[in-house]
Amino acid sequence: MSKAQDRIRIHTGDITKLDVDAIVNAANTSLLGGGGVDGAIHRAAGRELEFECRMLNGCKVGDAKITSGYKLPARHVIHTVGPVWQGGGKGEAELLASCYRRSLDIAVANDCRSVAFPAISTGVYRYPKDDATEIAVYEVNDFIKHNALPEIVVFCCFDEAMAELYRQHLATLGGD
Ligand code: AR6
Repeated sequence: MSKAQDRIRIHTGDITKLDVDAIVNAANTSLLGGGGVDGAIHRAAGRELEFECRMLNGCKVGDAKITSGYKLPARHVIHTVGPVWQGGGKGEAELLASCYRRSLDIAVANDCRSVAFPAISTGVYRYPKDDATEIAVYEVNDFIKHNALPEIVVFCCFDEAMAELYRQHLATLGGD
């Protein structure tokens, strides 16, 4: 049987181009769009995405909600809200871990076989990249060890430096 980490991929590029069952959006609590990856996803998906998001009544930090992908190659968008980094003493690590777990729960509930994550909270929300990628790798690996879906999880990085952080943390994982 293959190890859980064989189901994890690292991709460098724009998440809006990925043809997967769901891409995850690093949104804010309003779910009405913003900058960074959120802005890119809303631009690529078209205005209908915002119309659907308006009906969701926002989202709490650490939680996630799903919509259609509209003009994106991805069938769905799972919108999650990461914590703003405030020094680490405000529960940021647990909230970031919760973003990954809740997004994956929703992916499973919607039969998503392939899911791509951006590096949640590491841009505008200033979460230290090394710590954020460690949490992302740990949570995704732990989840897929215990679940048949998603079959493939992609960590989509905007640059090579971020991809290298994911590679380093993936290399520290043990077997099943
Ligand atoms: N594809 C993949 N990754 C991307 C892309 C892209 N097209 N664009 C940016 N990134 P951020 P956050 C990377 O700031 O820190 C928004 O305004 C980026 O390099 O998008 O969770 C929301 O509305 C970084 O590594 O999200 C919120 O208000 C990562 O995606 C706030 O920003 C996340 O950066 C959320 O901040």
